[in-house]
Amino acid sequence: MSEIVKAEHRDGIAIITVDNPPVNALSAAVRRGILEQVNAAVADPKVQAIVLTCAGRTFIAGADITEFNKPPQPPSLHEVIDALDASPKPIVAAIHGTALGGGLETALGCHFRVAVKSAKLGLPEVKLGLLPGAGGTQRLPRAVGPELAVQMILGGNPISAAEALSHGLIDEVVDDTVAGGEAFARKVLAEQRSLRRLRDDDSKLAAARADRSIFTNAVAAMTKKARGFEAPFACADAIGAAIDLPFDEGMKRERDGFLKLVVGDQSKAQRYAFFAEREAAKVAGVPEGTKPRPVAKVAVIGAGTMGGGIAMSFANAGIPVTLIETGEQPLQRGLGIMQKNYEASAARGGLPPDAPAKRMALITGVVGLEHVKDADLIIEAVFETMAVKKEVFSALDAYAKPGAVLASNTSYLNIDAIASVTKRPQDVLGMHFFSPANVMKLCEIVRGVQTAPDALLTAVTVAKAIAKVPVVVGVCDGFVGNRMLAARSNQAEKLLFEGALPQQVDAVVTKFGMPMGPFAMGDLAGLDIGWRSRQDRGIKSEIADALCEAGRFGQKTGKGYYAYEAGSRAPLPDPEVEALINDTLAKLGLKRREISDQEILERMIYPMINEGARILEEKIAARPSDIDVVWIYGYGWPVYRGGPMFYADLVGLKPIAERLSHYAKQTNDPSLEPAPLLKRLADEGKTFASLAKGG
Ligand code: 3H9
Repeated sequence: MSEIVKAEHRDGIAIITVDNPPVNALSAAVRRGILEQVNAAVADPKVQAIVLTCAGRTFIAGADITEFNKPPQPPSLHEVIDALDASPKPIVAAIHGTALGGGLETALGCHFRVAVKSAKLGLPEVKLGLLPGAGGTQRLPRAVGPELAVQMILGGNPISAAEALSHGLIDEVVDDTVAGGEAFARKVLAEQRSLRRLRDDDSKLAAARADRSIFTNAVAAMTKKARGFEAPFACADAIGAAIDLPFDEGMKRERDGFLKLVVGDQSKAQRYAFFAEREAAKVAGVPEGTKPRPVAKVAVIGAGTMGGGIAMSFANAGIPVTLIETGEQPLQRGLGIMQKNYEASAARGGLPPDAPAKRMALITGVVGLEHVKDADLIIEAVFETMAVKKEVFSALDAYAKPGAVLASNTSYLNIDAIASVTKRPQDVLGMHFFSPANVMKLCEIVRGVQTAPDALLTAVTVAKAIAKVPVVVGVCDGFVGNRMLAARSNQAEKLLFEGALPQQVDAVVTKFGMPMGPFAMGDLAGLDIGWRSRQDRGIKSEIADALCEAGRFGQKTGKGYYAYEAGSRAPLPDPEVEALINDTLAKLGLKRREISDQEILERMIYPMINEGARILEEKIAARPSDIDVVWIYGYGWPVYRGGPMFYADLVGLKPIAERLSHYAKQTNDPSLEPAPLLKRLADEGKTFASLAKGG
């Protein structure tokens, strides 16, 4: 009998325990083990009821995702769940931690379910570009009704044990899985309860069968933001089959949908992203046994947009933070904006009504840098110039306690230069948050030449504690994200000089799946910043300069590359901008040409990939997947395309290198020639992914 699925008999009750760390995923061995133990318990005349539970930190967290890329191994999860369902003896699933995906589907195949109070139950397959493929789309609607099933399956977020109880997904909340599961099983036997097989129970489908709009409205609400994704629609289709068809036919529809998605590019990309995110948290080049420094107190310097957003991220995670400003006025202004921000979220229903007060109470605003003296981690978010940063870090060196980690939120400046003004460069690093910092999940952790491994690990640990996705990067202008973005911006600007319009470029980029195109993004950030910086450096960019000279600074002035109606952020193509571009080109003696959407797409994406290759060569990023995580969580790269480096492998490095060479010649821009790493991999017929395997 299996080692990882064990059975223990307690006076007529068989307790079957899965023990497959870390998350009890349903590997072939686990499936085989459950099947064997259930069959044995059913055959054993001494056993009257069965409890299925898990050891370790969680109930079964789903199918083993790594197996999806390999040939299927028997027994299938369907066979296992069919055996549970068909058992003539009652089976109780006893849940702790997270019952997710195939784990919840296994529990739904049992006749009863109990869970501890802290348990969470969900079908997150949609986040992996899949649909629940082991009966979840057929049994969950029967357990909780189609409306909640649509929310859970299309949204992918788990519900609490209390919610599960109120919707009939579980039968009881218990204090302990084994004792509670056993007690519940005895109750079932004592009360001679009939076994509830969800496959045979259509009672909760009746309302939607009579009025299908109950289902279609729920689907419409959940697919509003699903642009570009295939899985949510396939999930809806399978749930629809639960309403329209008998159970077994619905199961067949679910199976067909699952098999189609699992071999598709979107799910491959989303599964890759799942592992890429976890890989990114493993810091390369840190000696084994390194421990993060304890962080009890955190200070953020600067109550502007970034500092405020960073402080809110700590408060959102329930961690107190001291927010430091140079004067009472900017401090109160910053605190006021944060308060308003929270209130707006609460008014929209995004936060409970008491959350704004609770979260603001965790943020202590003070004036004067000397208040950093107790902090274990200090994050500087002041004005983005080297002189100001150096001034602040010199002061920090004087006030901060020994061993405190000193982080800068700079988005492109040299961390080593900032560290050099302190006597403790080993404690200095970058923590680059993305705007709005309370929303965006990425945090680039910038490792300076002298940054100590434990300081680095501290920043990574803290970032995770505030629900950010940390990616360790090296020092260079713009680090990973903004350096690659610069390659794209450069091309976007050139395209205008060649004949494209902002709306044409942006449309191609958003159609690809990015939330915004480069020009709408420029309008959001404000065009005046770049204009001033160009003036300081004596650089010209005739179209952008002309816009600024006409007072078009972007959204803040209601006009930029687009026009904006009062109170709206929707960019409207503006004939004045087209006229301005035409005038500028005429003055420069340039002629507009017809530019295809394909050329725009290639010139937006391939130069970024090329820059990504340089970043890998220079070891600014440790792995191609780290670059992809930066783009997914920092810039809204569509997760179903896996990130720029994953996308490059999909397109093929050879055609990408060829197109880059072509554009280098066409636009007389040698910087577009393929980077040596890209060229080598392309010539050898390899992928970026091969680098992770030593390629
Ligand atoms: C499915 O079930 C399909 C079925 O409907 C149909 C089948 C026919 N497989 O996240 P963590 C690894 S699809 C393999 O850091 P946490 C993970 O890579 C599945 N490995 O821990 C990591 O490895 P490492 C539906 C998995 O405590 C380690 O476990 N289920 C799986 O922060 C720890 O993970 C899901 O989508 C897996 N399923 O969070 C749930 N899950 O240490 C996916 C985790 O080497 N999982 N690993 O880096 C999660 O959401 C989180 O892992 C969980 C724990 C909440 C469970």
